[in-house]
Amino acid sequence: MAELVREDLSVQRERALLVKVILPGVDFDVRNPLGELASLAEAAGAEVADGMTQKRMRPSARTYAGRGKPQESRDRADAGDATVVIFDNELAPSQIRALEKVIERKILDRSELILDIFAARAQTLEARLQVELAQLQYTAPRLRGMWTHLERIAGAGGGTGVGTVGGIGTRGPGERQIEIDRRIVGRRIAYLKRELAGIDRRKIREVRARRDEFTVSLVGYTNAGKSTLINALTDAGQHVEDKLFATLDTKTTRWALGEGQSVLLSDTVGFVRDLPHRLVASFRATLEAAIHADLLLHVVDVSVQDAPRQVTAVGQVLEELGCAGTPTMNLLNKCDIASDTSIMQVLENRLPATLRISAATGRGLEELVERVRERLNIKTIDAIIRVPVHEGKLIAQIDQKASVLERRYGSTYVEMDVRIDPTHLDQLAGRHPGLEIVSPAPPPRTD
Ligand SMILES: Nc1nc2c(ncn2[C@@H]2O[C@H](COP(=O)(O)OP(=O)(O)OP(=O)(O)O)[C@@H](O)[C@H]2O)c(=O)[nH]1
Ligand SMILES: [Mg+2]
Repeated sequence: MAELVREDLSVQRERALLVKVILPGVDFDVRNPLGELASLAEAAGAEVADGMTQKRMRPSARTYAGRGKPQESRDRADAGDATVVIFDNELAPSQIRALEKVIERKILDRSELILDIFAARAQTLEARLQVELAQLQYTAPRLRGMWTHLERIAGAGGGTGVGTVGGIGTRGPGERQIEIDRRIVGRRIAYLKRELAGIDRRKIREVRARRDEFTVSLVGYTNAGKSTLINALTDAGQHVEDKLFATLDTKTTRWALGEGQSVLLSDTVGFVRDLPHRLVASFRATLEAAIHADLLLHVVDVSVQDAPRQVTAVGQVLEELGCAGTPTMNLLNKCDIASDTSIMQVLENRLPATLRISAATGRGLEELVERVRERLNIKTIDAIIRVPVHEGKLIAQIDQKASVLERRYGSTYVEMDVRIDPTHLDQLAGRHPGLEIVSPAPPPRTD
């Protein structure tokens, strides 16, 4: 057979054979071991032709799967008319080549599949740059020695090469790596890093500018219902779909909690287990809002058997992002369709600060608002202040920084009962001599 071309790392409209090699100590859904891989393959646009699993003590050095499995994969792929074989494991470039020789089809590993989905979904310039960087870094070394097949490569799209339609590698930088030499790939990586560093700096500035505001971030496994929840709580109008990785960018919007209080709420990209590290690193800018949040709302889909493992996977990504210590509330979502209530009980025993909700029916959302308000108020105190009536600017600032519970008008001043972060009150009083604090601040509320 002619040497296989491994520049096509997309699985759009292809039939896929799924293979999972199960090693000891690996936690997986025994009832549906290929379930998530099948969802990922479908999210990438592929149709699942067949699937097989193999238990091994350790991976085979040469082909990862062993004992006749590569040959069996080939037979199953033949029988099922599959054009691509997707492994739920991370394969070394040499293993991919060895497997391709036996199976005579395109082989993809789990990380490449996830990167392919991201490449197809990336909409904004930032997301496209992030995906291209991750793909170049992950796949460039894996494509080494295979870029002699230039003549077979479909015309590349413009821009970053991401998101164009067609066969070989057109959703990623596949052609780019092959049609140009590695030095140029290196230069492209350096360029992408520079561009992203610029975006990073801007994002950090944006997030810092909101430092005065209480920020809440939705995090969770992909498809848990984060976007549905932000839509239920605010008028964010986020796109919702029963599909993995429907959201790839961060959206931040104001969430009114009543009594004049509000916080900033962000919806962002969902997590998945074994998220490629390169991808997490390149998506740091997108995840900036989550990284710097005052409170994380961890949305868990309790209607799936896999929920406890998804919670573990989210914990790992949060740790990788350095926000494992951020205060977190765990929202047990989709409780309207959760048939197995023991899952909710298991999670309630395991996790602190849980709340059963349904973003779809609205169940539990009033209590959610109440609980977030309580958290917000831990940071605030109640005070009575007086401001000269002509200080319109100062009054506007107070309206912004505090929730004004009551106003009383005197002849020359307005007296206000406010609920405010004590550091904000100090700053305002320091800058505006006209501001008089009538009632000494009581100690911070702890309820
Ligand atoms: N029955 C039910 N379905 C829900 C609920 N919340 C979300 N869904 C559905 O779950 C699917 C995924 O919802 P999304 O809001 O897109 O999930 P997400 O967490 O934003 O997913 P990604 O952006 O892909 O990471 C959609 O089909 C929603 O309609 C819920 O409380 N109950
Ligand atoms: Mg979403």
